[in-house]
Amino acid sequence: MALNGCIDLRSDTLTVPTPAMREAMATAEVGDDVFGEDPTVNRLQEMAAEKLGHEAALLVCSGTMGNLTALLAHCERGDAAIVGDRSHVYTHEAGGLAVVGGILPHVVPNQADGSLRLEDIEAAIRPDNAHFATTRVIALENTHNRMGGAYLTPEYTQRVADLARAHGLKLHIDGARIFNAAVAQNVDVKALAQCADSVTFCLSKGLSGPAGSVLCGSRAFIRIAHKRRKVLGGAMRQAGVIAAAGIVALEQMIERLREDHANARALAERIAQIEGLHVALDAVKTNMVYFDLDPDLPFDAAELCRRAAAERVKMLPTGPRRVRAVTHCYVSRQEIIEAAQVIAHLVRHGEAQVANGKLQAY
Ligand code: TLP
Repeated sequence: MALNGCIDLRSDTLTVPTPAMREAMATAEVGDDVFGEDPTVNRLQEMAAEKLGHEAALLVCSGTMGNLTALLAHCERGDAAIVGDRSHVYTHEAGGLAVVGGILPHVVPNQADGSLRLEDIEAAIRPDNAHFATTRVIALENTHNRMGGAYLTPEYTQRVADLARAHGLKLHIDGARIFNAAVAQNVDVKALAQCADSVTFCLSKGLSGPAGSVLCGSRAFIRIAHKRRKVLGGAMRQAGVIAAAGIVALEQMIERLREDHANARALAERIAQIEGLHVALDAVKTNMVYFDLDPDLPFDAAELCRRAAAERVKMLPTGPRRVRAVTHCYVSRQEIIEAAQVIAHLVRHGEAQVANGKLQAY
């Protein structure tokens, strides 16, 4: 199960294609996708659109490219996009919407559950006035990475869609992990995706594909997105080798996400018992566990992660005293138990190790 001999909890992006995916990739029928002639890409796009309840879909290189392609298709230069202050599109995509699109991010606070308050969204919508950038699109994220993998509900999403429509705006959903959101709530993914004007989801995270994301929307929207993808250099020719793995991902890897969610909970429960670490158990909703180091611990998150990596347990420091652990199909329950034991050992013995000069104090 382990990846490179490690229990790698840094991200679900670390997952590698499964044997069934590799087989499908090796035997995929391919063609030139720029001519629309890759049958495997076409099949994946049709499957994705059908699954999410949209008319059409477009394979893109990454989640980042999916979000940017969507925003470029919704906005002109100088338009504004309402985004969460902790959203991936705002904090972790190198400012692409501004750099490439000339799009102004209008930032509103993300709530603990990943949502944006409807009042905050409404207050951010600019009236038609020569002084203002024209508000064009609202972007949600489901599940919400920085808000601990929290999911948005169908009801909330519909309310934002209604608000967008009432103001003549578009709704985009960064659904990098939207299947995690659907499985966690036992709802059809359509209930989370259909009411938006555009939705991206990633094949290369919990679904274990090697690369690629899919952008879904209306036929008219996808026609524009196709052109924007070309501008970004994202037309990939014989992309069927990637799409073939994507098809297996959609067929085989969605339902099993439940296992990752149960493992995240099991890990969180164990971490909650370690003195010196804090985890909000209620906030663990899908495959992510964020935990904080007590201010009294004599080392910081980066040092804890360095030490854990030396014990073959990899995690990501996401703040000076905050750590993220993400579960996926290459981490078994037994490995979760082992990882928790390693973390507990390092935290309990960290103080002594600092005193002995074995551990670097922060
Ligand atoms: N997230 C990555 C890192 O970039 C932080 C991760 O390890 O979680 N939307 C969301 C919500 C994401 O979490 C990510 C990737 C993306 C978009 C971008 O996807 P890629 O990496 O395919 O461009």
